[in-house]
Amino acid sequence: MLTRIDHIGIACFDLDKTVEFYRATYGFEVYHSEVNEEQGVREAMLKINDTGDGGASYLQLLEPTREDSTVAKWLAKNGEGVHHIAFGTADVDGDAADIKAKGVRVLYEEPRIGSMGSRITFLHPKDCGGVLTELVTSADPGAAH
Ligand code: V0V
Ligand code: CO
Repeated sequence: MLTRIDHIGIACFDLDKTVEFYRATYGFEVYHSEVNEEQGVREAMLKINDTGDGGASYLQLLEPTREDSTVAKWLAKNGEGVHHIAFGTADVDGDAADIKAKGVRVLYEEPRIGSMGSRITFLHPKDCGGVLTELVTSADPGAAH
């Protein structure tokens, strides 16, 4: 069951500059940052609020680490902006299977590693009304993140 907005992914050319915009404009601080080489991104998670299921909601700021990454390709075509939305679930495997059975393309056969050790998969934007959609199970769904 999808129980929260886990994050909104925002693609940018310059992560440090974008982090500074969110800090100066809204007062949001970086909760966690990392490089995910498989996904080709350097990212910063800004925690917005805790949620009723023991998780949290974040903004995920994404800067590409290489030119052939999905985010670099998207930025070249669209410029900066909202890249994907992510729903949180305690069971990414089960929810992905259920959604696949409804005819929506799930991009990975097995979930991959996402931010903060989470397990993630994606649904094809062309099957989701133009919205790239991610499903996330936190490393510890009972913990604060
Ligand atoms: C592409 N399209 C999108 C899109 N990216 N539509 C909405 N939102 C997006 N973000 C559209 C694009 O405009 C094309 O439409 C069509 O899909 C095919 O796109 P393409 O440019 O030819 O690119 P593809 O097919 O090579 O790749 C698209 C997919 C790719 C969605 C398959 O981006 C992908 O595998 N994404 C999942 C991984 C990812 O995005 N990782 C970065 C975040 P037209 O022109 O044909 O109409 S990593 C992350 O979130 C982490 C680590 C985390 O949360 O922990
Ligand atoms: Co994401």
